[in-house]
Amino acid sequence: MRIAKKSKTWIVLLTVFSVLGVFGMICGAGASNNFPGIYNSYFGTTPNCSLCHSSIPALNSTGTTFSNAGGNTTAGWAAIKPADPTPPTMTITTPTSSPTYTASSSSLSIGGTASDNFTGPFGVTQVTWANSLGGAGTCSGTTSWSASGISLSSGQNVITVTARDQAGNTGTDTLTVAYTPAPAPVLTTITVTPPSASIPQGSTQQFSAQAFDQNNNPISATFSWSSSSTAVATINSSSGLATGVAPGSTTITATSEGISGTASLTVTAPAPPPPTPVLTSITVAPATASIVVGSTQLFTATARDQNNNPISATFSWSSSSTAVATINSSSGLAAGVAAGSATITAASGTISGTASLTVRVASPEPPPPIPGTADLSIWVDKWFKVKIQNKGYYNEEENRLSDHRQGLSAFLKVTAWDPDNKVLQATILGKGEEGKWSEPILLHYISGTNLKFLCWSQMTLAGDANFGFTAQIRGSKRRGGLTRGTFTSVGGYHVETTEGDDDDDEDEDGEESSKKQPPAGWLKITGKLIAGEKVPADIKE
Ligand SMILES: [Ca+2]
Repeated sequence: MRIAKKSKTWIVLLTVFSVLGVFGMICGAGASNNFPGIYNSYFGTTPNCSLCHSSIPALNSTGTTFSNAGGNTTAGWAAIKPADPTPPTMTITTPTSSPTYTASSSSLSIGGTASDNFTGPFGVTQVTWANSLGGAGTCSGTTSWSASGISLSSGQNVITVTARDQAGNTGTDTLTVAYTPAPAPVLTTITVTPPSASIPQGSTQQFSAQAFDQNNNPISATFSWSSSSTAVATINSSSGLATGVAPGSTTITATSEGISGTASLTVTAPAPPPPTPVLTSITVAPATASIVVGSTQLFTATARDQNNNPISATFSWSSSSTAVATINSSSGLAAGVAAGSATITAASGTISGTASLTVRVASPEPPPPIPGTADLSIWVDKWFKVKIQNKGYYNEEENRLSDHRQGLSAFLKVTAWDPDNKVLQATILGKGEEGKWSEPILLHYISGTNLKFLCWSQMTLAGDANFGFTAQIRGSKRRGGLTRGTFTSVGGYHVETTEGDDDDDEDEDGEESSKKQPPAGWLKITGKLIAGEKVPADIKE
């Protein structure tokens, strides 16, 4: 069969030769066998001559028909194939030219070259690979080829790469690839962060853990947390949040897949509470005060702790001199007793604070009334020290007032003010040879800030003394009021009832009769406002 086909080929080639005419003579110069030379020129051997090379029609891509130089196919030129007993040569160069290779990955890429005694369509037409442990495929390329994505199995993967030529000859090369799959990550160690911690009792500490595989590469894991001593610290089994329970030490453990990592946790005593406020100082307000006898002053105290912060306290009040001022021991209300100074003390335990209190007598001089609009109520309850003087006394023998001056000391207390009549009601008190005496009098306000008064009253002194008088306080004689009164003997003073003329200075017509009247006499009372306590006790009663 093969011989018959070859014979047919020869016939075709003879026909070709006849068409070319002189081809044989020309081409035959360099080769004993011209026909093989034609093949040779196309199928890989050195051409015998340039004419043959340029004149022989090109072989089409399939290698089954010829066409002439003009591109015309000749049906008679049947497909021919050269005799090719020579297999291709296969060489693996990638990943190594060595026959063995150790892969680190399950996917292998290979490459290499293939050659044949023919090139072109009659040369290497296909390269394939096959793995002894499974899998096969076709490589890309022919004389330079490659393949990727070859799956390796665990063990010795014998990769056989086969090059096939047009004639079906094959050449192979093998690469034995040892492949050991990397072991699966296995949780090997666990580290806990922070490795150690110290927290006060009652506070918390967050722990975290990280798992690592056999190659110390971090891997994910789910941890279970525990505390070796839950009396010292508890820990949330899933979150890793520890809470200090009591002073001590405990080991915190994170566990996953039988592997554990630990950290130490120390719980310290709870933070001490802020220092208790201790009463350290007491201040009294006002620090100084001045009051009059009989009035009061309220003191307050403030307690402060060691940080000078106010704190509450209960105070006990006292006065260094109760003769000067008394004080309510709980309320701090002081009352002036007598003129002087006293130290007021507020004490709480062993701590105390003081203030100074001065007690003085009341001011003896109230402000004077405003002229013309006098409100003499300011004098009510006020004391005056008065001096009663007789301007002159009546001489019975001579029936006249002698020019005699003698004084009598007394005290006067205003009891009321009658603004309608402008009269001060008063009581005059004195002590004479007849003993103590007192009488109400009316002080008729005249005018002015000098407080001119007319005192027109009838006084009944102790004993049989009975006289009426007119007087003035701090005023000059006012004759219209002074000439009226009943004067009797009082302690050696001679007073007499007079029938004075109100206007004897102004009434010229009554001058004659006036002179017939007993001479007028009057008592002048001068007074000075004094503090009540200056009134002798036996006068005040
Ligand atoms: Ca071959």
